[in-house]
Amino acid sequence: MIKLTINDSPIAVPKGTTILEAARSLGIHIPTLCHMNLHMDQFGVVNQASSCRVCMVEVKGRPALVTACSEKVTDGMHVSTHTPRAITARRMSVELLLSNHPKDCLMCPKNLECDLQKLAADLGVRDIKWAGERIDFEKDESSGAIVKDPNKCVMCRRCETMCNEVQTCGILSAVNRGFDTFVGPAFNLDMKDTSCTYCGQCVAVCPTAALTENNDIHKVWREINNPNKHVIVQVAPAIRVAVGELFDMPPGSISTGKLATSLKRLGFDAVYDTDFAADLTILEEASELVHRIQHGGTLPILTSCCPAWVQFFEHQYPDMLDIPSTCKSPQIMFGAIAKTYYAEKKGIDPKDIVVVSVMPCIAKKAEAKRTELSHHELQNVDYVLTTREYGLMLKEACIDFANLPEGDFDHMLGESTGASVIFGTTGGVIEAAARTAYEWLTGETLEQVELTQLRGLDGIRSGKVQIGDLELNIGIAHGLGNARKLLDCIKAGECNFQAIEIMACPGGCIGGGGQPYHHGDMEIIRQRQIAIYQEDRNKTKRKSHENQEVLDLYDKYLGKPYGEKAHELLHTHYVP
Ligand code: HC0
Ligand code: SF4
Repeated sequence: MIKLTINDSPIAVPKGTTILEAARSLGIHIPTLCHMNLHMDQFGVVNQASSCRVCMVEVKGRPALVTACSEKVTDGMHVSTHTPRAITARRMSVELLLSNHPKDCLMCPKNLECDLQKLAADLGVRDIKWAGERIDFEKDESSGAIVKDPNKCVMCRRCETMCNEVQTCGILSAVNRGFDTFVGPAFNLDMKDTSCTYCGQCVAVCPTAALTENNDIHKVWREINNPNKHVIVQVAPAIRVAVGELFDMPPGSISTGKLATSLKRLGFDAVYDTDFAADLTILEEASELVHRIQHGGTLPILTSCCPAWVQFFEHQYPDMLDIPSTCKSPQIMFGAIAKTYYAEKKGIDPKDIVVVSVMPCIAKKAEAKRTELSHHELQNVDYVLTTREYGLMLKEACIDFANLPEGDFDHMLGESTGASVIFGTTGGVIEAAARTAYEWLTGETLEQVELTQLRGLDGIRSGKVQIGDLELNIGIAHGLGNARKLLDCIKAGECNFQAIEIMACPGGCIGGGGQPYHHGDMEIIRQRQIAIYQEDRNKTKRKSHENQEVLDLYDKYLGKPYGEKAHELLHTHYVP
């Protein structure tokens, strides 16, 4: 152990610890901007750019200040974190950043959520010194999902670390040199012309508004207020355990009932649950799995509900497009059913139905616009709002979310089981599918519905589920870097799985790029996961094939799972 003092407090820490980490273990806060340390099992990812110079501290005997995020502790070191010299240097670093930064904080998408803004406030910056030349680049809104505004880039490289090290997508790196440098795609291509998956993990860690989501709020307000439109909304499984954070509720608060009430108060004509469509997805996906097992089809089957994952395998593994399930995602299945079965039952022209989704995910915006996910030239889903955008709508409407009474979703497309709730976390989709496949293949009741061997937050996991004589070997990965490892293993013929679940975001949808900012605190993701499993236990029905409204849909409209009509409406194909 290394012994040192920080602000006269003695401490012993392991060799290799940085001053920043040692100070944090003493409860001493040193401000940072570029630093990022995501501790989460295999996601122990550190952004070590040390570019912002905000964490400067003094070390006795050293003539120059040092950066606490990169400087390793040594025996007998005396560190002072808040000397006038250190604070002046920090303030100067922030003032230099501000000298080349837009000053439109009041209109900025990150207003009150921006790390640079907070630093300027905490350090008492009152004056922008060195007002000189400013960079001036165009915003890129080409993708309809992610907005890139290089003028707000502070070169912290957090997005780059996320995109390249965690997601292994390689989209972002430094463009240009010297004063003109910012982080973006090679040759400053439009985002739509890159292999970006729109996972939004770069957005999730950007400290400013250099990367944000496309804002669709005003379009949704316009539709809600159009008397000629029937506007229905669906909310994804992971929203209910995270949206409360936007209203100062603790991470892991379950707000399903408040969510239903809030949607009604905003004025949607009908309020539904993507969980209904997740149950529907399981009936299709479990049927596809059983079909592949019984008819010698391609195995392993890969889940296909995560749109960033779909973008990833289409771009990076075009030779393996026969492996993923052909099921559309629950969000898209919901839209397809809303504009056919629901329209018919309600006697409304599908052209007059607007489907809005509230999703934890930025890639869902791009998914909704995919041309093959439309029916009779109507998009299955019209608008996608992230959890954060939804929170902003509630604030605009002065809805005090935390104190709302509990409500319920509407009927026909609103019932859900515990199996669909767990879609929101890594491992949940495949656990839900296994619950149903077990009962279908054995004809017996699955008593132990919680398949804990599939749970956890390790980046790559595997577990076996015994189904009669069949031992189903299941692989799970979350984070696209882990997905790549698993796909490479299959490609090399070294992994023997029958079914694989992949989610692009660390933690699954609970860690989606559109969720409330967690500022790198992975404990928040863990709390959301605990809440998801609790919500599953809160349900009386916990298997998708017990969902009566889904069974009614098959009875009255679709025929049998994996049948002709189901194929027409609920399945898709992939584009290399
Ligand atoms: Fe997910 Fe989904 S579980 S991708 O993570 O399958 O976004 O929450 O809505 O579609 O249901 C996201 C979350 C969904 C879909 C569902 C799946
Ligand atoms: Fe990379 Fe994902 Fe950001 Fe695209 S959305 S640039 S793939 S981190």
